[in-house]
Amino acid sequence: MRMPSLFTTVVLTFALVSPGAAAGQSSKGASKGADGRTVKITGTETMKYDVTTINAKPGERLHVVLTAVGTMPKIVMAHNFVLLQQGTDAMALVTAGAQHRETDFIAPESKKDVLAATGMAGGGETVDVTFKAPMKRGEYPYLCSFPGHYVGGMKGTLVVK
Ligand SMILES: [Cu+2]
Repeated sequence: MRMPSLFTTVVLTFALVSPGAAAGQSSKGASKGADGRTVKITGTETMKYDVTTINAKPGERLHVVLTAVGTMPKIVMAHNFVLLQQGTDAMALVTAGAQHRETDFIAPESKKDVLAATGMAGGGETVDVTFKAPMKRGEYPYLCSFPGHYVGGMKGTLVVK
C-alpha cells in the first residue's frame, strides 16, 4: 500500500486515452474501390471541384475519391468532401466549423447534419469515403469545409433519383 497514487494515475490515464484512438475508424476498409461505385473528384487551389453533380440511385453504395491538386501548404489549402442532410444550412455549418481545425472544420454540433465526409487532403493527397446514398429521392448538398472554400464556390449536389 505504499504510494500507489502515481502508479494508479498513470494506469488510469492510459486506460482513458487508448480506447478513443480507434474510435474514429469506420467499418472495414478491406475492399475499397470494389465497394461501391467510384466517383473521382479533383479539388483545385481555385477552390473548385471538377465534379459538381453526382447522380445516384436511392441506397446506392458510392465510393467518393477526392484528390487535391496544387503545391500550397496543407495548413492554408486543403480540401474535403462533406455530404449534408437535406435542408442543412450550409453557410451556418461552415461558419461554425471554421474554429474546429481539429475536426476538419466541422463543429461538434454539426455532426448530425453530415451524411458522409472524407478527411482533409493537402496538395497531391487523395482521401476517400464510402457510403450509401440516402433512400429519399432529392438533392443533397456537398461541400468543402475548409474555411472560405464553400463561399468560394467549392460545392456540389448529390442527386438521388
Ligand atoms: Cu477546399
